[in-house]
Amino acid sequence: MEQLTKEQFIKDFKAQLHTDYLVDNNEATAEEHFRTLGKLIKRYVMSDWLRRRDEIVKEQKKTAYYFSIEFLPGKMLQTNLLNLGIYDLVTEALADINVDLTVLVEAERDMALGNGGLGRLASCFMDSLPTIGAPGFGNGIRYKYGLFKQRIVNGYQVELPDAWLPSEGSVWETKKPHSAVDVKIYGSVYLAPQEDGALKPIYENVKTLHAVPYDVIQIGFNNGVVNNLRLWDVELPEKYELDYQTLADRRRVEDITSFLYPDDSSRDGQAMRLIQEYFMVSAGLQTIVASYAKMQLPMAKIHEKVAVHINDTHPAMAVPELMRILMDDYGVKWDDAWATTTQVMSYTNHTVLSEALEKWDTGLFKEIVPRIHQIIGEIDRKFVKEWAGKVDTGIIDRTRIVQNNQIHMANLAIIGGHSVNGVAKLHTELLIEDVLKEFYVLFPEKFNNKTNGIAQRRWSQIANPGMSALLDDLIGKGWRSNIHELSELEELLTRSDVQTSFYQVKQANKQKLADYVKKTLDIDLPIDAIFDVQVKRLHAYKRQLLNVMHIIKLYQDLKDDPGLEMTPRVFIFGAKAAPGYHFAKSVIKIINELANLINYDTSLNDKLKVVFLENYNVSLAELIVPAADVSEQISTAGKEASGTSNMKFMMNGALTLATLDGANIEIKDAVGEDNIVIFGMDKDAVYAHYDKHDYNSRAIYDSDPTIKRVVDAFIDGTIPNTHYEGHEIWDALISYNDEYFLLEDFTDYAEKQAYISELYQDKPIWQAKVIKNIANSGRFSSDDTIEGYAKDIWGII
Ligand code: 475
Repeated sequence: MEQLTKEQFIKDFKAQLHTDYLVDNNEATAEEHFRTLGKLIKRYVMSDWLRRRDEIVKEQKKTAYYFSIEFLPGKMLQTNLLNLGIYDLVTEALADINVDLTVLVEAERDMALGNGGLGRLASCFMDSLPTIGAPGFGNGIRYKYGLFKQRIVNGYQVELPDAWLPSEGSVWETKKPHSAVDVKIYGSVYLAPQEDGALKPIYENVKTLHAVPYDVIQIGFNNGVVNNLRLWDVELPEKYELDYQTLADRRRVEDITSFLYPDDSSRDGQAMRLIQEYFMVSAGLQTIVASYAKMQLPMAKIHEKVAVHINDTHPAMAVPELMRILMDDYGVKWDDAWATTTQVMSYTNHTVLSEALEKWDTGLFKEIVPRIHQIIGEIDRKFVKEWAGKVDTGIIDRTRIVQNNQIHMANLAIIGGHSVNGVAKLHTELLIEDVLKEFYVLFPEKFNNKTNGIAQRRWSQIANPGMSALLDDLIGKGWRSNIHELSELEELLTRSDVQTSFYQVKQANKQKLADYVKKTLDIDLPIDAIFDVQVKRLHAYKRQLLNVMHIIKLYQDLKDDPGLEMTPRVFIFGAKAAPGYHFAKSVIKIINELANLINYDTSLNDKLKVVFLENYNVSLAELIVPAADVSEQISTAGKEASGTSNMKFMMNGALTLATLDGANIEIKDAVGEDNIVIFGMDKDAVYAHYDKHDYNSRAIYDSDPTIKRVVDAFIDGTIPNTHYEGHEIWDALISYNDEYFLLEDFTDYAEKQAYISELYQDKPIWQAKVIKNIANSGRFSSDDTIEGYAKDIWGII
């Protein structure tokens, strides 16, 4: 954008306010101020946006499209101001006319079109792609409702709709009706032989969905690059009114873009989800192929200009859909279409949990996307033929796409692409050795690792202005554009004035969080306590329950001996449970009841507090992460693909308490063993139990009185109002043999927690470790991660 002065900005702001709302500055609401500023930002970047678009077309740049069923950007106002380089100018200019930027920030609603890690990662990538100047665009769905809003009522999770989208639309998006495309579902299709011998698909009784794109600006950091996140909405134009004659029919169509499936552990069995997936994939690909066609280059070489990324399996229909478009719409022959399709496509796996690997009944495919069903059948047939005789038939049987009347989406994505990546070193190794090992036999060259990263500007400069100002003082402002300069802190680890400054910043951030907790829950948190935080989706493998067991132990210790010397602790949880995930919801209830029990027990003398913050989302994370002293990353080794909050916490000066799982291992490598606290079984120990079938939680329970007492607290009335949930948990741990090995890891976990309590007392040592963590966090920048994708997988830079 062009150089902006404060005077010019104020003039623009007032004029925009007049035009849109017919109000003067002093009468406008926060919402009106926010939207006005958003519109101005869009106006300021418009020339960059258009220039960028023209450049890509003119120079025929190869472009990557990141297909994802989820994006979780949170709020965009501060990021956009920062990336545009006008954050300070706008803050000051607004203050001059008595407008407080923080009030405007509050007025923006979180855009929560994602469940958790996978969606948040997609949004970090949307920030990093323009920042590294790469032509990379997002493609997703414009859900009217984001992930549910969580309320806690009587300790239980209650899910409310998250109506994030104002009736006027998001201020960051631009509707593009002229770029709409039609997506066909249902009906039947047969192949009619043509004079030249080709087979032409003839469709009958299809239903047509009108897909309308909304383009959301993605601004690069201080570089004049503006990319695009394209979100598709469905509409019912008059042209197709006969397809949908009743109100119920129309509603069903409108529902396609109504809500995100609030499940990050297993697929919801509904046809609607399948339609969502196809809708997004088909609309995106039709547009991409049409714009490639304008270049007048051979269709069979589309991979030279286009890369499509399949983020988890949800967009895996991109493979057969691109085949369909190339063959049916552009007359490309199968072999040529297949050769180019496999070079266009690449796939990221985000989880080793087998229940999260999507499988669909062939019957549903046949009904909803009959042509895609045909093409998948043909891909599968050719795959089997190609490998027959070359490898063991068992391998073919287990890697083929169609098995027992089910379509395996991961298999489709792997067979139909040229790259498969995991999201941390250990995770990729596990894919190769275990989860996808038979694919590795067939296609070793496709496998590669891309360790996750985080958009460091949001997770440092925006979330933690106090620390950012301190960093400016200590090492200059260079780190703001080159995060690797944080390593200059290595020289300062032991300087006591530096340590004190970081400590003061942390205490101020803790106070801010404590104020929020006071306001929302009316609980007083002592900020001299260790703030020990676990925020992430609620899942058995993430082991929030292990954390709970440790809290119970501390509680029991304090009740036994009220005079016990103990570093005060505040345990903070934030977690949404999938609405159908019974066990996870029981854990939430237990945490809340335990919190009630502990927080109001004056005999504990404020040594222990427990808070469950409702509705954990990106904005709340921006408040919590900078306030943490301890980052809990305690999944069963081998289960957490990567984790990304672990990176955010370290960047904000928390010490990680972790198992050797996911990216925790790379954090350990970055900071050294002395600056992270590791406990529990590693992946090999876990796998040894799987192999030998020798784990016996009851034996541990019977032989260890401390553990027995903790586990029995779930059923002996210690925690009020949890009769039902307590038994469910006791059974999971003892009757059902503790699938995630909490009991085996408990003792080491509790010991390492005690070590942390001791360590915290020694401020110079603790602070040196804190600073060491910040100094080494630069390598987890998503700018670097996305550069890896852009170079190695997509070939766009
Ligand atoms: C991993 N979500 C983290 C993060 O790579 C990792 C699954 C099915 C349906 C809807 N959502 C999902 C996930 O699988 C998910 O979020 N996975 C997470 O991806 C980014 O850091 O370890 O659990």
